[in-house]
Amino acid sequence: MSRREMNFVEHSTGVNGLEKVILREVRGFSAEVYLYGGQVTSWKNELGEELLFVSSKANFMPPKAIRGGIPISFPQFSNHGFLEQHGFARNRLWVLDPNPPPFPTTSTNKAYIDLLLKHTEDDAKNWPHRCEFRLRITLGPGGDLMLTSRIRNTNTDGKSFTFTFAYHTYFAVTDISEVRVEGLETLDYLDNLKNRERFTEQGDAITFESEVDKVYLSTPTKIAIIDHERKRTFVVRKDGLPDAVVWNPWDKKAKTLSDFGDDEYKHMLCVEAACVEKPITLKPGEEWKGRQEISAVPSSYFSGQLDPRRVLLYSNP
Ligand code: TA6
Repeated sequence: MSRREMNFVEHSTGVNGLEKVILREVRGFSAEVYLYGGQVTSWKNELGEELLFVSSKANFMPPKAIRGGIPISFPQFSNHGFLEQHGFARNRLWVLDPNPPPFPTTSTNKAYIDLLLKHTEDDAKNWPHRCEFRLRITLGPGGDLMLTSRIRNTNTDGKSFTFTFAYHTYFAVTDISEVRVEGLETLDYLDNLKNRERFTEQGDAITFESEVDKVYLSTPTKIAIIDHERKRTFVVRKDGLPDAVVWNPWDKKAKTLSDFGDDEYKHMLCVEAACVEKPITLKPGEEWKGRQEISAVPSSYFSGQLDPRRVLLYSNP
């Protein structure tokens, strides 16, 4: 199909009649975004393989968040504050941004969508601030999926506001017991299973044999998730998001989640570009930008390392 005939952005109707947008790029990668939650719910490679996890029991129905894909935690990560768990952004209907400010990029990407989370008086009851939250979701020419959030304080009362944030990304993996995460070793983390106590990660790559719920602090900008079974490596690149959350509920916690299959923990891992330890404060008029770019590259696990040629081939400057 020629670029001209290519339908880079298709507006469609998804589960339960919810509005969604399908992004396609020339190599055959695709992504789906629901306006409910401003949430990516699918990211497929050129072979049509699904790279993100969405639970078979996910509710595509307000007011619950869709379990899987890339929910956005804003203005609060987790339940560390006074708002609902992970804030309200993932439980609201976003709109197509009618007037996106110019994006400072020279890229020729055509497969992108600009969404806007509008302020509501309802939310103001619990979070007495006004902000403009603009989200651009782009499927790059190499199939990379980029999310850029721009959040501006539009308070007219002169008040600053503070928030925490996460791209709560659910990666699809073949077998969690055969997955390694590289880039977080030796870092400090807050362990949500131990009352958010601070520890230091020992040893080398992180592997999984039980429930994990950790906020790694001040991480490198690049993190790798190696799916040994599939010989696939996900690479997360982040900017403006110093921390990274790693979560797998394992069997017991999985059973407590009504929108999550009992055995689905085996096939997912959340690695979340986040800002948790040091909340962000914006004065009126100030804007914050937080960006995550994820890619999926073949990896020769036997080397025990990322295949540098592949990663360099795919990595953006
Ligand atoms: O990101 C990890 C975490 O905060 C875990 O503590 C767990 O609660 C997970 O998010 C899922 O939260 P949710 O509200 O989507 O069920």
